[in-house]
Formats: sequence, structure tokens, C-alpha cells
Amino acid sequence: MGKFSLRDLETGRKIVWCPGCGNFPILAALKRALIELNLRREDVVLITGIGCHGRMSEYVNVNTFHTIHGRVLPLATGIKLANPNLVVIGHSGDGDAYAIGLGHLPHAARRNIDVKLIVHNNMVFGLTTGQVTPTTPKGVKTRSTPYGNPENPLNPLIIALASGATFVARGFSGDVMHLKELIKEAIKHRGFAMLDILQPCVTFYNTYQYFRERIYKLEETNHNPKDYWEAMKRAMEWGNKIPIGIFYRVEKPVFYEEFKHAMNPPPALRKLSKVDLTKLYTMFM
Ligand SMILES: Cc1ncc(C[n+]2csc(CCOP(=O)(O)OP(=O)(O)O)c2C)c(N)n1
Ligand code: SF4
Ligand SMILES: [Mg+2]
Repeated sequence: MGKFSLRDLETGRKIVWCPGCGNFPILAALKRALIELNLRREDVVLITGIGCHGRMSEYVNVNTFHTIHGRVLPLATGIKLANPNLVVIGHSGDGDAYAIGLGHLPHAARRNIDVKLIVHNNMVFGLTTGQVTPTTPKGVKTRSTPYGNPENPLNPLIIALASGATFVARGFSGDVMHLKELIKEAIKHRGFAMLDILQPCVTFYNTYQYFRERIYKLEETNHNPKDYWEAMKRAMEWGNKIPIGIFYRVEKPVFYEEFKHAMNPPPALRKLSKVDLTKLYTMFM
């Protein structure tokens, strides 16, 4: 039995996502994962970016921060470094994480900041009514590419792997139980974890059927998540078959262990009585 129930996680806020949106299973999977991990609600911090996915912070009754567009990772980094006892989970969109916020991803990965980045990858800007993003497949007609997207999409898993991420996974909104397990594994991982979720936007880019016909699970193959080059190879696979599951998972020292001189104790855990502000005051006098 967890330390809180599904009812404790309710906020009472009206859910405004379109009926059938792929965000619903992500919300359900996250709540179940938090309960099954037996965490304390006060230890969980949920940070969201701007977009339809951003509503997550209004629908889960834990510590939340709805930040500005693209800045989920800087905020998550600051919170985790201030208090490493917290479980810091960022929810971002493909626009949020891979367009305006892309600069932050390689750095969080290479530093092995112990935060989780869960990307609701619906391959469009959902909230602003369906424009092209860096993950929209080539040729797809969107609100901003009425003749078809002329660009090649980027591959977020390859970026995470190439940058040194220690946990890289992909889930699908159409399989909520599998998704719940992936979220649990990402949260349990000690280090930077990126979970990209194929999240159909039923209003502007409904990919449910497309993915249902193509996805397969890595754990049902002989895939070894400790093998970096095997992970890279699987991450490149995109066509008639699309893998989901854990691509890569290894243990490495996390950032605050490498940064001990500034983290002893971490800022949020320092005794306020020991802080001498005299020098700071005199600077401004
Ligand atoms: C700095 C800034 N630029 C642009 C916007 C406008 N804007 C709001 S949501 C959004 C796109 C969101 O797309 P995504 O991150 O994929 O989230 P989704 O709505 O698909 O969940 C944009 C461009 C903004 N809010 N702030
Ligand atoms: S616009 Fe798309 S992503 Fe946004 S709530 Fe509607 S279906 Fe979901
Ligand atoms: Mg999006």
C-alpha cells in the first residue's frame, strides 16, 4: 500500500484536454507509478513546460511548478541541486523540450543531473493549434506546413544517447500499463533519465493507429540495455517497426556527487541560523 492513494493525488481541477487525447494515459500512468513507488507526496516535485502537456502540473496533487516555455530542465536542475532528497520529474512537450528548450537537454544528460524528463511527444505544437515541431515527420501536413513538412525530423533518443544520458526510454500512450512501468523505472534510476512518449494528439495529429501497427517492445527481444551501440542501433530504427521500452540504462556518478564542495550541505538543507548576510548587506549599502 502506497503512502497516498489515487484520491489524494486529485486536485479537483477540470481537465480540459480534448476527449481521447494521448495525455490522459500519461496522467494515469504517472499517478499509478507514484503510488506504486511508495514515495512521500511531499518529496515529489513535478515541473511542466508550456503546452497541452503543461496542464499535468494542475492535475497531480504534489509539489508543482508550471514554468515558462522550454525551461523545464534548468528549473529541475536548480531544484534537485538545492535539495537532492527530492524526486524531481519534468514533463515537457516536443516543442518545449526539442525546439525552444533543446539547448538544455545535452547538458543535463552529460552532467548526469538526477532528474527525470518525460516528453509528451505528439509531434506538433498542440496548444497553439497544431504547428510543425522538430519531431514532425517529413511530408506531414500541419497547420504551418499545409504543403507537407519539408524538414527532416530530429531523433531525440540519439541526442540523449550521444550526450551521455544514463537512462533512455520510449513509451506509447496506447499502452498505459507499459508506460507506468517505464515511468517507475525512470524515477528509480539514479541519474538523468529521459522518457520520450509517443503521444497522439487526436485533434491535430492522430497517430494512434500508425503507432499501433508498428511498435514492438524491446524487452520481448534480446536487447541488452547496457550495450551502448546496441541502444544506438535500436534508437535509429524508425519505419515499419518502431521500438518502445528501455533502450539504455547504466549507473554513473550523479552531478551532485561530483560537485561535493558546493553541496555540503546542499543549499536548501543548510541551517538558516548559520547564514551570515552581513557581507551581502554591506555590498548594497
Ligand atoms: C517563449 C514562448 N514562445 C512561444 C510560446 C507559444 N507557445 C505556447 S505553447 C507552444 C507550443 C507547445 O508545444 P509542445 O511543447 O509540443 O506542447 P503540446 O502543446 O504539444 O503539449 C508555443 C510555441 C510561448 N508560450 N512562449
Ligand atoms: S490539442 Fe492535441 S495534445 Fe492538446 S489536448 Fe487536444 S488532443 Fe491533446
Ligand atoms: Mg507537442
